[in-house]
Amino acid sequence: MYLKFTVLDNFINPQPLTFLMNFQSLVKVETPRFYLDVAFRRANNKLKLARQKIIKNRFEKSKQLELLRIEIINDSLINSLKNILVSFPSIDSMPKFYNELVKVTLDYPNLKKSLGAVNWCSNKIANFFIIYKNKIKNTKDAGKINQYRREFNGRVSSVLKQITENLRYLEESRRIMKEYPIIKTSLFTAVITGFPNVGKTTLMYKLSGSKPEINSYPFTTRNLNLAFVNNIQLIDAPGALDRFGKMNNIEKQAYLALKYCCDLIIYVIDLTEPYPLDKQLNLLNNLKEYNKDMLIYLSKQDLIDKNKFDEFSKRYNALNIKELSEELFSYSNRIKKHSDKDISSS
Ligand SMILES: Nc1nc2c(ncn2[C@@H]2O[C@H](COP(=O)(O)OP(=O)(O)OP(=O)(O)O)[C@@H](O)[C@H]2O)c(=O)[nH]1
Ligand SMILES: [Mg+2]
Repeated sequence: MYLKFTVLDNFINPQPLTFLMNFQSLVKVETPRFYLDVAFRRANNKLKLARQKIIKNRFEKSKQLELLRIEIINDSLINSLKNILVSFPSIDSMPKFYNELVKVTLDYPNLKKSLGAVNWCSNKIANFFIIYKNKIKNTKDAGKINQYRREFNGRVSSVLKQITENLRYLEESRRIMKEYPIIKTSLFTAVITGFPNVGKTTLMYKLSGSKPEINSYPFTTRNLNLAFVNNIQLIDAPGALDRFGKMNNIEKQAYLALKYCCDLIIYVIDLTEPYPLDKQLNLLNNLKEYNKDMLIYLSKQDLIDKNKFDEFSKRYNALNIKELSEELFSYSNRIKKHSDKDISSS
């Protein structure tokens, strides 16, 4: 006997509210050349207008224009860099699932270092601005104005180019993070798992009415599919979880979802055996180490001899679709993992 239903015991203490992470809003990270071009172009455009307005002697006019130029360049570059910094979420304060996901899918020290480099660069530019603003303001030599402006341009370009590799890595990280599933970590969550092709996605569809891709070949599902029904979050977690040593990104996500987001495992067994039954039972046994409540669902009832189905159901306490949905939805009545306020904000 594999199962022990102690559902309520785990949920006496509601979990702390966690926030919905949205990695779609991370801003694209560009190259230094891109940011410099934007800044210089912006300055040129503003200066065209300003040239017509300022009426003073030539020396003062030139001073004012170049001060304006370096100010616009400074503002534009610092804005671009600050946008990167604010758009990347604070990894240390993320829910555990995402925190771990970052650590297994990204080079975390490099990510931290790269964000630090962007901050460093932004401070350097702000510093150069103060230095060259004063130099231009205080000079009495018309020839020096352009020289200082060129020096300022050279120095900001140089510090930006020094963080080329950091910007490149941030963009690489952003692309990976954009693919992260948007899990509501405060909702009661059932993770549907089992061997490839056993009918996990079909089950999610049957339970929720959501329509992800379903195919007759294994490894169809390449992302964590999510669906919501009756305040229950369903996660269709693909990947043969028994190969812990050789997990790809999606298997890592499935593993972390089981470890950190899952309140209940729904394990799908397919008696038509696209994978031998002993392997399926072996994985079921391995899942015990997650220490979660578990329901076993027998898929493809229509393809299986009734006696075989009944005998297996009895032996392993396995459920058909009707029994499973009743059991699952009774959870939502018995268990309150969050307050109503949390649901609307999650
Ligand atoms: N006859 C029958 N076919 C089913 C049933 N459930 C799933 N299938 C078929 O089995 C195949 C695999 O189903 P999926 O739901 O994609 O299985 P999966 O476990 O999500 O597969 P992967 O995402 O590739 O791991 C598809 O051809 C489904 O149509 C069922 O209850 N009866
Ligand atoms: Mg699938």
